[in-house]
Amino acid sequence: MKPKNNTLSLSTAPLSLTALRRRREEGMTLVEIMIVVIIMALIATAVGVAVLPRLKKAREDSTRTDAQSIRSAVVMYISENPSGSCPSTQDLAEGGFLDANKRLSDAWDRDFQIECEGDNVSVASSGADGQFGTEDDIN
Ligand SMILES: [Ca+2]
Repeated sequence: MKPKNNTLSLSTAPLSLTALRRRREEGMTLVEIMIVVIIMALIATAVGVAVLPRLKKAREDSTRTDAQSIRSAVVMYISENPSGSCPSTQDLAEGGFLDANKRLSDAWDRDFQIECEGDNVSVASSGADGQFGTEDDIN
């Protein structure tokens, strides 16, 4: 007679637990999902607004610095090779005028344009758009 009583109490307890679990496992409501999506969109927008312009500026700054060091290397190259032609970045690296570990292209992996007219040396990058003669060129 005792086991029957136990069975009854055990059978009601798992039912209520199951009901509780089912309630928890129903997952998020549509409103909760929409709130999460809106928060994620706000975070993505904030990252886009805050980080991307800084990334562009960092690329421009690093390209400007590289162009200046390449220009210095070209000036040294010309002083040691007065009759030589305008060197390429490969010539500068092979001649030891540039650090061998230094990147020889700009921040967009395009070659610098090196022009020598007498003592005037110009080193230019086409910038983010990849075309010379536009506003974003870096000299
Ligand atoms: Ca350009």
